Amino acid sequence: MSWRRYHRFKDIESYIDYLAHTYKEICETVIIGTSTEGRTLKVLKVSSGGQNKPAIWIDGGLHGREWISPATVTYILLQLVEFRDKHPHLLENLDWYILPVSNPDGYEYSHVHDRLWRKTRSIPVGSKKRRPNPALGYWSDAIPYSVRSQCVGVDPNRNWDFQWMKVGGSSNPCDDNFAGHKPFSEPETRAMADFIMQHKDQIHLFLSLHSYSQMWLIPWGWTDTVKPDDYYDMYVLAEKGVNALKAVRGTDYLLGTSAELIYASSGASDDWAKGVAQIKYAYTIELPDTGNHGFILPASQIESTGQETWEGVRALAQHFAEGYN
Ligand code: 0X9
Ligand code: ZN
Repeated sequence: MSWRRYHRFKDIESYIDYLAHTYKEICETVIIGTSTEGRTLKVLKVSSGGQNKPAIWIDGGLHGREWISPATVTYILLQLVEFRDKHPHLLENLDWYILPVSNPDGYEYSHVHDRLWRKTRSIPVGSKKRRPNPALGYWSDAIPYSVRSQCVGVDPNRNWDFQWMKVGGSSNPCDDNFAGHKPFSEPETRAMADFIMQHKDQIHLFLSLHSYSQMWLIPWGWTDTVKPDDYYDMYVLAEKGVNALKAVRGTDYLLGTSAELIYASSGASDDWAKGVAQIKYAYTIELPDTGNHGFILPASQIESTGQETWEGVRALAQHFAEGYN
């Protein structure tokens, strides 16, 4: 692993395995499911043991083209695990569940076929079903013509079962914001939701890393007319993150609800984490930049983005490690 270039999924997977193998006393991999094309959804649990500790969930790569997200999540793993001696209390007092690439099929497709691919790679309902065949490699390269001509994939951030299809999602499989034919139609979102539900009482902080626009987004995204009752608590904690992040090299983040800062859209993971799993602090972080390079952020910015984002995450983790709820 390096933070000088963007890596393919297999490198990121190998890094997770490497950490689990090298730091056995604090790392454990948990396979939470499999993508449509048969890739493994592997969470790294980082913890130095103990019972009933608050946990932090971090996922990256829900949208294929947002490459800075998995790169930043692996940078967070680097700091958390390989530099753990700098902050032992973050492992002693907390558990971490980290999924660097939550939409591996979309991520790979954006590397190999279409740099701006956003969605998963599932086949619309009603089409001929295919099965992954690991012996032949993933079957995306052997799609029959009948399927190739159809629109593939669901926007995994419109697919969560909370206010699904209320706003900002499409029912047309050809659209980039296609919400799926039903909530949790995608094995990737289903697997994440199942895992999070199993740990919902433990998870105090939910972070989903996306790009771009430099915004720290607070629920709700599904409406701009009401805010969660405890919006102020969420705002105050996020402010700590944004300030710590800015202190590194002056990067400015906007802080507010998705609906007020970008657009209203429902069926996203942050709203589900807040509204269904009842995780009090649920955020979407839109990483750099503000649009100059957009999704095609030069690899030379991975390290600085990693550093500042880690400081932001660390500030929030510190809050929970000190015993606050
Ligand atoms: O539209 C999205 O899914 C996210 N932006 S992105 O450019 N990465 O696609 C924002 C999601 C914000 N959260 C909610 N709308 N609930
Ligand atoms: Zn995104």
